Amino acid sequence: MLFRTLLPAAALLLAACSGPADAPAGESVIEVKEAFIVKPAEGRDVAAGGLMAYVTGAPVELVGATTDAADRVELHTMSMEDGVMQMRQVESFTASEGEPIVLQRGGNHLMLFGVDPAIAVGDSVDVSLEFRDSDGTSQTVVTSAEIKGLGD
Ligand SMILES: [Cu+2]
Repeated sequence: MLFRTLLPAAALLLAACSGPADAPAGESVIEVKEAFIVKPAEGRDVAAGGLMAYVTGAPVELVGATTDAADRVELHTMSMEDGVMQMRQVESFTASEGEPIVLQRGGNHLMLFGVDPAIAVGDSVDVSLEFRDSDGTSQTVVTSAEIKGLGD
């Protein structure tokens, strides 16, 4: 809850303070790195994934992801509540200059459902990421995600 209510104000503040940027006003340059998907254990089809998303220019929100390797991809947060790890689906994550979106195991992450059992550790699959800036303009970034093993 706190996350959702704080974000718009934080995003506005950063936009106001960022000054002249390399990118033209309203255009954000997004770079996604180190994307990965953890191959599910045998017989399971739910996987976690991660990535780093950097932006130059105005802040952007990651609002969705798709891949041919899974039926559905959600954005999840992870937090400790009463000593128990809780995952929650959220609508977006925000990246601003100097504050990339960090999705990783044990933290905010991608959650994939209906994962293709044929994916193999060491393979790469394309993940299509939809970003939106503050005036609603969408940008799709396709990144290559490495399939990792559970213990990698
Ligand atoms: Cu999750």
